Amino acid sequence: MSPSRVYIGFGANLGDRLATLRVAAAELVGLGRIVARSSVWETEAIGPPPDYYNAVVALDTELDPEPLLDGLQRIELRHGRERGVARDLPRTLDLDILLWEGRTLSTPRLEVPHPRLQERGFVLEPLAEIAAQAVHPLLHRTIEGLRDDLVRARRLRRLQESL
Ligand code: PH2
Ligand code: MG
Ligand code: MG
Repeated sequence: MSPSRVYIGFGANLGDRLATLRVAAAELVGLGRIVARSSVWETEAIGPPPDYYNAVVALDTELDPEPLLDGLQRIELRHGRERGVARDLPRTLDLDILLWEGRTLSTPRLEVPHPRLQERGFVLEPLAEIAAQAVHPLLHRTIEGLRDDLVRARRLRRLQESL
């Protein structure tokens, strides 16, 4: 079977944020092949501070969604990720499946596309760098279009570093 293209969102707002994102990207090797990387963005937290570093990669993978999610959660745990009861608590590493080309999914563990993707500059700005013309399969809009429509209520800036 030919691989699927999947977009993975990276976020970190505790510890050495840049180092964590870079090591985590290297650790994706066991899950597929990275075919594009965004810049790293420094973004105001939705939820408690400090600011996040965010980035997105495009991954070609032979895995199904749940095994890919298992692999991403193993990487999060290796970086000291704690799973709290509350949403949006500060975290050393968050790896989210944002988009899966050609499919949608809704299970108790996993919703694809990510249900809040269209509201979040910290996702849409890096995603638009590497997938401007990708179409959101439920909203039938390009990523670039969603990014342009976003009301920017929060600070975000692109750093020199690429992931
Ligand atoms: N992730 C969250 C909650 N808030 N804020 C920013 N700026 N970046 C994130 O990645 C982020 C957030 C929950 O996953
Ligand atoms: Mg998240
Ligand atoms: Mg997450």
